[in-house]
Amino acid sequence: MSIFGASCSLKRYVLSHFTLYKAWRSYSESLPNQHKKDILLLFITIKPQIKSPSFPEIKPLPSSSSSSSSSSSSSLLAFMASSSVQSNDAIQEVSERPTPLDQNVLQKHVAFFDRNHDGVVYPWETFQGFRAIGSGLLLSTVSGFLIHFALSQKTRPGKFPSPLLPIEVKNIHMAKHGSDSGVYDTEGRFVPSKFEEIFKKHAKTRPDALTYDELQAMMKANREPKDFRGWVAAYTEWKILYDLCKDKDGLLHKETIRGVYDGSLFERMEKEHSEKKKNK
Ligand SMILES: [Ca+2]
Repeated sequence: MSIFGASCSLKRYVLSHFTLYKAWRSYSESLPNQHKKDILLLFITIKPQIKSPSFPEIKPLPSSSSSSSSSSSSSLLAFMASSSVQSNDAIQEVSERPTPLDQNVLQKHVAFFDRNHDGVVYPWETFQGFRAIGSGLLLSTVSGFLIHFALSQKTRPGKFPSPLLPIEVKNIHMAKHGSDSGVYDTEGRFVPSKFEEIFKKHAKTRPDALTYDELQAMMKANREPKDFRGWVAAYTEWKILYDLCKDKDGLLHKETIRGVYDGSLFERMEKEHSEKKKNK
């Protein structure tokens, strides 16, 4: 690219960011501090569509109540994100957690944490996702950092490492670790026979659930020799799931595990957690 071309691109880039910044300022005046921070972080990381910048009309917030603020901030995040996503045609709407039509189950599993549906998950979105399903502050914070630290670069082949540790949802199958159950294949698709195999082999107390000891036996059986990272990753995932989702008898149910694989469990937990908070 010539110096002149680079200079024009830079100018357009700065102008696009300035437009986004003005939009952010106009929206954020009545938002809670947490939302302002999220939006600002997204603003910093956004890559404007330089070739054809076009922005929707910014309308003022209808009211300053917390629920409307939340929905407005989502709309703004969605709008800002839409200017950075090059191929989001498959996403029909952004305000009601749409599922892109071509997502496989592993992508759906991860997409829950893509809180603004822009195809990229940042550590603070993982934190928000964990909080939304009822995890404590410490677990949510540590998970947000460690998961992204371990997986970010694997989902961004050929790209320069980013200090913001983004995870690209469409490439999540590249971050699959070893010593797992094999329920996701190498492309991130669900393999029903592998899922049934878990219970045929390890559900000795009840055919449709696992005790903690059975869970440990399954992890041990799945271990590949010297795959220490895979061992730790599998242990962490199953331990968190067990602690969050076991029933009062210490059983982890088959339908719960199925819900984890297709991502539907997280949405259900989020709904239950938000209803619990309302009823307090
Ligand atoms: Ca996102």
